[in-house]
Amino acid sequence: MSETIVYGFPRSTFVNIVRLVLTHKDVAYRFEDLEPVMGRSEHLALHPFNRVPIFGTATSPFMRRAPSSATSTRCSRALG
Ligand SMILES: N[C@@H](CCC(=O)N[C@@H](CS)C(=O)NCC(=O)O)C(=O)O
Repeated sequence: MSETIVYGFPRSTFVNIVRLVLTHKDVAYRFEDLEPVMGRSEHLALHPFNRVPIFGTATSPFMRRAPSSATSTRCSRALG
């Protein structure tokens, strides 16, 4: 199974919701701090709408565009 990666910045509540669910589910993940490159090409290549969190694998990142209230539910469902 590919390594799980959460892209974001440490002060983001949305990012920390995803990290909280992963920790609760005992899912190992790597955190990539995008704070220095927010809004730049490196970030926009992962999420063209200039947002975080971005949740995925090294080969297949996918953006989170759900309403904030759905973030933890969808993350939890995706992990089973
Ligand atoms: N609906 C999105 C909202 C994500 C969001 O607004 N993230 C903020 C950080 S907390 C962001 O990316 N802000 C970047 C900006 O406004 O430039 C979700 O639930 O994931």
